[in-house]
Amino acid sequence: MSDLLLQRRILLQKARLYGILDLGYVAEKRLVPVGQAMIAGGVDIIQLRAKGRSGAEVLALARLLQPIFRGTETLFIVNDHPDAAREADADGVHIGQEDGLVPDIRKLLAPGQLVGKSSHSVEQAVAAAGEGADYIGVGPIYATPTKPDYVPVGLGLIGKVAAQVTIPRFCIGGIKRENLEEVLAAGADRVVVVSGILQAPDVTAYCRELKSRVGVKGLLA
Ligand code: 3NM
Repeated sequence: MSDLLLQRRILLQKARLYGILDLGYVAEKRLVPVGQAMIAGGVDIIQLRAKGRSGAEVLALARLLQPIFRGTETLFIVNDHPDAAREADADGVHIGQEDGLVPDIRKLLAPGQLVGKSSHSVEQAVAAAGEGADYIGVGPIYATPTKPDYVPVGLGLIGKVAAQVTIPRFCIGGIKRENLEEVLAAGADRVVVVSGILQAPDVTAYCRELKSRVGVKGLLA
């Protein structure tokens, strides 16, 4: 394993709070300051999610963001676009169920870059781990306007996936400060929060609070 991949996998193991810069909530010109506020709040992984944008547009945005991660321990992941992740020197890419198999995506990346994959059932979670994903998403736990077409999987899936998959699992979908305890109590040790963070009046303070609560859970896990 390359040093870079090892270093990234160590950060991934330590990661508890995953935030997404989703252009559905953040204006392009606010990406950098909001990303910096998230890093200041202790977010461990930040994904750029720009649904409906071309590969070239995503690459330009990823290049704009990449420098804010230098010298930090926050990982930078690009959604859906392995080419942009490679060209912008991100830490990795995140793909959905419809985006193919992890080994095929890895061929499009530079050596040492991470691949995460969304899963919406135990079967999909086991399959993604079997394909060699570095981490999986598990969700949507609750119904969410950020991904309106998806049927919520409910809290019950968290334990079922944890019983079968050992790579890092990030629970996602409708998770906010108000229901975080419930998600942690159901067995989650890592979470993704999108609209909760991006709609917070003070992004850094909101992230710090989430991080302190999920971070403690991680220490006990
Ligand atoms: N993926 P919010 S749920 C981007 O289940 C995404 O794979 C999901 O946003 C999945 O925190 C989701 O605003 C949206 O609910 C999460």
